Amino acid sequence: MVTAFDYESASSTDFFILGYAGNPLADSDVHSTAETRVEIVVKDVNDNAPEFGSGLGDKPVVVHWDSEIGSRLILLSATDADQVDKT
Ligand SMILES: [Ca+2]
Ligand SMILES: [Ca+2]
Repeated sequence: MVTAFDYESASSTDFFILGYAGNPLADSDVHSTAETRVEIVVKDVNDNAPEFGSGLGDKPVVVHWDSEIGSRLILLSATDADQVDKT
């Protein structure tokens, strides 16, 4: 394996293990072999930062002088590639 596992790139991978009874470097000395498949399921972690959409753009947020304290100024949404804890 050259790179770390990354759920967003591949959520699972597999490989095969080949076992030898005898010396695998000397074909005449291999008595028997067995093969099994190993599947690795990668768990997602919250490793992607959220990104805001294009909702705000370059528009200024206008706040009226008599706005009540605690009033909502703007509502934005953000997304990211994580499937878990999408924050
Ligand atoms: Ca995230
Ligand atoms: Ca992730």
